[in-house]
Amino acid sequence: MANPLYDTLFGAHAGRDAPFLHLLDGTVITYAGFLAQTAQLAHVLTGLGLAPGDRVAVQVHKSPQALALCAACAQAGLVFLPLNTAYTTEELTYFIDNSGAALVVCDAGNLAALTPVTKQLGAAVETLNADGTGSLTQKAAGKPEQFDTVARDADDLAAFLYTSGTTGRSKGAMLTQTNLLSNAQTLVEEWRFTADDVLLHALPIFHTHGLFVATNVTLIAGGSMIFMPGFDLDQVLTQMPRATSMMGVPTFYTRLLDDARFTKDAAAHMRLFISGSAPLLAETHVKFEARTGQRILERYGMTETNMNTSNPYEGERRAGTVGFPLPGVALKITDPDTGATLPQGAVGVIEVRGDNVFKGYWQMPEKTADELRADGFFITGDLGVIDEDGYVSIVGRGKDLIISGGYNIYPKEVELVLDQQNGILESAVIGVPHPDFGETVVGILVARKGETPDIDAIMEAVKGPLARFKHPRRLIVVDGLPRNTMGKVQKNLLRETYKDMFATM
Ligand code: MLC
Ligand code: AMP
Repeated sequence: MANPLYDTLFGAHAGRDAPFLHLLDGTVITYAGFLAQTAQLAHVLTGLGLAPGDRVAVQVHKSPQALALCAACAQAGLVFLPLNTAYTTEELTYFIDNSGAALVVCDAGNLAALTPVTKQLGAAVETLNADGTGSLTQKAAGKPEQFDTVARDADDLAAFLYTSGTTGRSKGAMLTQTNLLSNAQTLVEEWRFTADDVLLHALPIFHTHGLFVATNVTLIAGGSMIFMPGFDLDQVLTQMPRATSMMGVPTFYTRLLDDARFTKDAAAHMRLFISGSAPLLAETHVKFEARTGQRILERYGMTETNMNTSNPYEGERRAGTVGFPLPGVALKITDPDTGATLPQGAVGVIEVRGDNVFKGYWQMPEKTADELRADGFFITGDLGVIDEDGYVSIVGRGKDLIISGGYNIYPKEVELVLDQQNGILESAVIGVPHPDFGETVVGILVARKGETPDIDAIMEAVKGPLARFKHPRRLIVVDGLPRNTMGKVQKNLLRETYKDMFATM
């Protein structure tokens, strides 16, 4: 094949009149219509002088046009780099600079703030708004609805997704065509997706879950999606009768269960509910089954690896576990200090290998070498155990990471910002249980001698460098941080002290 990713996901549907996207206003976009728009956008991209392998950084609201832009990048051989809409200009500057993006696509509302950045970094800039308007689609209008797909190899890069790290510096995970394709093909089989499926799509499309899992699985199966701008409980309940399946983060499920309209009848026609990106409490799993008679299928993945494990479609979906390694994924539990493989039943670091595992971090060979072994195993940083039946459970994290509503926050990044604030000697950022987001961010501050930090001013100051979802929901001033004999902050003690802070919400 000339371009395996484009040909398999999109080209295979050429001329197909079947629905691909159902929008909330009743519009239906067919595969043929979507591909025509994709081709027009591909003409615009190449017309801008972009060449195969160039990165296209995209921070736009979820829309059919945004998805077509992703497809157009595949067709034109470009590397798609989606960015969370919550990122601030400061955060974006780093991503654009680090990736060497040749083009930045943003909402018109952010154009003024981003133009000096793109100018300085030598990137072109175009706009695409939530309603599909903008300079990009303006240029696309009237362009040919056919485009000669640019040839790419299975091993060529298809996407960059930035993930933060324990040092606070984000890393661009390089994903190849094979990484994306092999995983989506496996998931279609495992989860029995077909052309009859209508997926309720309420996830963002700037992360693996909404983009590479939900969308690519639908594309390979040839099904359709109810394409919602985001998770709105009322809309989800209104649209559910038209759907066959849904994918979500645990917050989706706790919000549904908190609403009396979500009844057994409301879910009775649904074939499959899938959860991932953050731990689904066993309690949520049990409550869901009690309410609907159905068991949520939980799976486990990462930006760097796509999906690694899944509970079975047929067979027991075991609460509190993430199921079995997917076909083609080798998974082992290792000793965090020695890397030696541990026996079944022992807790250790989860390592995975397979076609799903990324190629490395963009221009960060040392970081790549730290996490990706020479034999191809990726050290996930998640702590897990395999039970006697082969089910994998995630029992903790070896990495200092908070997952809030499915978004990752690395405490170091927040601590670096807090430490710079007036009156602050040092800080420790922890995740504490939260009824809606699963976990939320709390900052523990130590004041400089004789100074009283201005908490409101600090809350205001974090808005520049940090996206809203990374902001501490509470800041607490203490006399000193607990440390072990090595001088390391004992975050486990802090987490224990503040664990009930949001319990009564
Ligand atoms: C929004 N806010 C969040 C937040 N989402 N704060 C913390 N964590 C989050 N996840 C902010 C809003 O800006 C708002 O700020 C306030 O919190 C309340 O917002 P809300 O209206 O309650 O939130 P909502 O817009 O409904 O969004 C919540 C959500 C959303 C859970 C629906 O965050 C979401 O779609 N999450 C999915 C993330 C995802 O796709 N992850 C997959 C990663 S891939 P203010 O200023 O109003 O207070 C991956 C691999 C894998 O992990 O395995 O899949
Ligand atoms: P990300 O970097 O956003 O891709 O997040 C990946 C991380 O999310 C993993 O390393 C896990 O810590 C976590 N994760 C994903 N799925 C699950 C799950 N089902 N249960 C627990 N944690 C999960």
